[in-house]
This record gives sequence, structure tokens and C-alpha cells, in this order.
Amino acid sequence: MNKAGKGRILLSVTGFNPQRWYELLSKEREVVLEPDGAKDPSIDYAVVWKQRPGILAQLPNLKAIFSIGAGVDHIFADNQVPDVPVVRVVADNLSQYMCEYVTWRVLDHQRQGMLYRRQQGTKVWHERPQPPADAVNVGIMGFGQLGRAAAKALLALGFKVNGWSRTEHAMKGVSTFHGEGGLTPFLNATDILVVLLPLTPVTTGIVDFSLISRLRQDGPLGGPCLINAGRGKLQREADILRALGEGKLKEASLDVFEAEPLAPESPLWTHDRVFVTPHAAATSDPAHLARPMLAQMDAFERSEKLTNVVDRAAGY
Ligand code: NDP
Ligand code: OXD
Repeated sequence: MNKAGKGRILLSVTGFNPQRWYELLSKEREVVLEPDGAKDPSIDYAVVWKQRPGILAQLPNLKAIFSIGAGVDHIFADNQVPDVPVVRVVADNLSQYMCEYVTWRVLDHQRQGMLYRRQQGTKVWHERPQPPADAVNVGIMGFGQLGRAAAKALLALGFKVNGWSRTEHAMKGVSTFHGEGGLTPFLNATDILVVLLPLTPVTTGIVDFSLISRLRQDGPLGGPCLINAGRGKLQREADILRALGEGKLKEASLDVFEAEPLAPESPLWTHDRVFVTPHAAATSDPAHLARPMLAQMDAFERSEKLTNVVDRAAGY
């Protein structure tokens, strides 16, 4: 404790420059930037993105771990995470970014953006039949904070929306499905599948050939489309390519990949029915997220309950 009696933070980030997080968190608390701070008994909190495995277990007085993102698979990839609360990001700003990404990609698939870009490349002037939004069923796989926000945005545009989750949910205007038993009926009623699941031992590899084949094959778009903005390891990329090749999948928009960055030799880069973005659907913005994180630490020190704490048994 210092800086007016407030607990100290270890900031441990790999994969991007944490400087902005460091500056904003340091305004109110002492922050130690890893690799400094290993085994430091005066560290109370860890703020992390893909921390180096094993480092959290060395902090003897760690009280809580804060994920820089909504997902926490990057934390649990380390099998020595101490048994303290893990807090993830839930924020309007993040939901807004994800809604923008999802509506952008859904509209592009519905309005035949890929086809028209190919036509433009060969100067073809040819109008194609256009199904209206209310003829298209968008299925959101992972009906949580981000999935439900995306559903509201899609409903406002007139799409039919289905949601699939682990436990039962209801939302006005949405057909909801849950659990293993609800999966096939959900897929059978879906033209554009939006994957917003967390990566857990149960969901790993769930988007495979069998799942894609169960999407509505005779829908108004001439074949189903896949959008994955959840995690790359949810999908089997060889199966996506097979489904595209065998006509089970019309198009895909992929923001996340089994291995990131996507390898230069991946055929996904050059496939003319695949749209690739570099894990950019909803980036955590420290300008919006550092303050609520600090406020959670303040509340915790007043003996109030942390919010958005991960269920470790479920893994998300
Ligand atoms: P939530 O925890 O709020 O929602 C997760 C949803 O997935 C819940 O509806 C949950 O069901 C469902 N789910 C989990 N496991 C299963 C399962 N085995 N079977 C069926 N449904 C399941 O997470 P968020 O909406 O906040 O975020 C979702 C994911 O989006 C994150 O984990 C992260 O991986 C990804 N993400 C990607 C970003 C990007 O830029 N590409 C940015 C931000 C997040 P239930 O409601 O019953 O618990
Ligand atoms: C997240 C992400 O989990 O950016 O928030 O992927």
C-alpha cells in the first residue's frame, strides 16, 4: 500500500504496448510494469493481457486479477492462476464496438458486398436479387453481454434474431435456444451465424464442419454465412475452408484465428469469400476502461463486492 494507502498494481501485458494503460492506472495507484515486480509482496492487483505463465502464482499477496479484455481465456491459458477473483471487462464502449462490427458484417453478407466487390473487379454491372432483412435469420451463438447488445442492434435493422446460450435466456423479439439440445434447432434456423462465445474447454473447436453443415442451407442468401468475433480456437479453420469448398458455407467474416497473427501462408487471406480482420472487432480502449477498473479496486478496498467476476468453474 502507498499512493494514499491504495493497493499496488502489477501490469502484465504481452502482444501490445501497455504504455497508455500504465499512464492511466498510474494516475491513481502505483503500477509496476512486468517484468519488474515478480514475487513482489506489495502487489495487490494484477491487470493482465496474456500474462507470462506462472508469474501470477509468484505474487504472495495478490487479491484480484483484472482482465484487459472481455475474454479471460488468455488468463487461464496459464494453469497456475491463483485462487483470487478474476474480473473481466463489461463496458458500453466495448459493446458499442462489437455492435458496429457485427452489424457491418451482417449487412455486408445480406447486401452481397463480397459479390459486388468481385463484380466491381471485373466491371460487371449486374443487379442481383436482394432479400430484405426480415427474410434473414441471424443466429447469435453466445448470447451474453456482447451477443445481446448485437441482437438489439440487429432487431432495430429488421433482422430476425436467434440466440443460443448455455443457460436459458429470454429477450423480446428473439427466438432463444440453449444447451446441447437447443443447438441443432438454433443452427437449422440460422442464415448468418455470429459467434460470440468465450473460449472454454467446452467450446473449443465447436465451429467445425458438422456445425456449419447444420446451418440453414436453403435460406434466402443462397447459403449460410459465418461471422466469428469470439475466439479463433472456437473454429476449425480447415473445416471452414472445406465447407466453403463443398458449398455448405457461402461466405465468412473472421476476426479471430486459431493462431494469431494469421500465418501468411493461410489460404484464408486470399479466399474470395472470406473477409479477414486482425482481431479488431472490439478493442479494449484504456481511455474508457482504466477508470472503471480503478473504481472497482477502490470499491474492493471499501469491502464492497467486485462486479463482473468470472465463474471459474464455467471458465468465463
Ligand atoms: P459473456 O460471458 O457475457 O457471454 C458469453 C455467452 O456465451 C453467454 O451467453 C454464455 O451462456 C454463452 N456460453 C458460454 N459457454 C457456452 C456453452 N458451452 N454453450 C452455450 N453457450 C455458452 O461474454 P461477452 O458477451 O462479454 O463476450 C463474449 C466473448 O467475445 C469473449 O469471451 C471474448 O472471447 C470475445 N470478444 C472478442 C473481441 C474481439 O475483438 N474479437 C472483443 C471482446 C470480446 P450463458 O448466458 O448461459 O452464461
Ligand atoms: C477481448 C478481446 O476479449 O479484445 O476483449 O478479444
